[in-house]
Amino acid sequence: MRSTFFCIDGHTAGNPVRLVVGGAPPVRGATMGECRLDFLERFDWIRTSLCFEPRGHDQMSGGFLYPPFTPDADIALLFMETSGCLPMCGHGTIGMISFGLEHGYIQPRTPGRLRVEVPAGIIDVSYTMAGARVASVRLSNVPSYVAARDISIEVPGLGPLTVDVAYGGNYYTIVEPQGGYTGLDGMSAPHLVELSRVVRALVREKFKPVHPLDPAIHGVSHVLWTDLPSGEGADARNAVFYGEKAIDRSPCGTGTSARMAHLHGKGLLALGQRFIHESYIGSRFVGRIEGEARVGDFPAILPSIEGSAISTGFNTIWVDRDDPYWEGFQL
Ligand code: PYC
Repeated sequence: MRSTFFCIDGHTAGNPVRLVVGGAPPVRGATMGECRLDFLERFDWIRTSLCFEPRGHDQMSGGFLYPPFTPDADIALLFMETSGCLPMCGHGTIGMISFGLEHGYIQPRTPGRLRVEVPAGIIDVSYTMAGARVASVRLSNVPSYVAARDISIEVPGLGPLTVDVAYGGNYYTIVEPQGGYTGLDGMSAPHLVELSRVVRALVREKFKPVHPLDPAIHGVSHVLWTDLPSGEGADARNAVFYGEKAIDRSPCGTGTSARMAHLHGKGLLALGQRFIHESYIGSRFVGRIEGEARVGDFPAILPSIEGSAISTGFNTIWVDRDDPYWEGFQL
């Protein structure tokens, strides 16, 4: 038996986005949060076959378009990547919205604006066009907050570290330069992956966050290493670890949101202030704190993230059950 997926491939600020516009499965649920859980239970082979080798790679991510449940929403997104289906993905949203608009798969009711359902909630998006291309996408992300401060861990090779955990659509361990971690210069991506796995495992032993308003969102999934900017005009640089082997090539939308909540909590980023965040490869997102809110008992920010994406081509992918690697594999 052969399943066919029609995809638009591309990248947001260097990180891959595979938008599946033909072949999305009939997920069940009354919200995108429920659909995410149903997808993981019944259709996870689609994610592994499209994200893992030999059709994908360690950084692969993307997702599917669905009709929204909320009457005033224009479209719903379901994300996929190598580790599962994230509640929210910033670079994925920028890429999927860009490619969907450019190729007519998303029809806005008001040109330049979209209301988008994602598993973590509802987000407002605005975008600009340059001819037939989407020039930029700005998303108002879900409320982001600091979930825990001052977690002490002992990392072999780095020594003692004190880290915080913040939420921006996913839960991030935030590591600032200190002790054995002096910044990203000279840190290779494989070395960061190796250290991040250890840091994440140590933090998971000490802290298990659960989203106060949605218990299906839980657990520290990512590690965000912070540093000073490397280029002029940026405010900070980061390297974000996700899945088992990936360093985000983009500045990471949910990671930037978590970092802005973190800096705001320390009094280092004010309401309305712009925050230009550089990725490990030097690509940029523009973040801003648009407002303040609460998530349960936690003070939170309302962050926005702006960036752009480039499509690299159409990709019709067959998943053939006669292929010994039809479900994909990871080394
Ligand atoms: O941009 O939010 C993001 C993201 C999550 C994982 C990789 N990128």
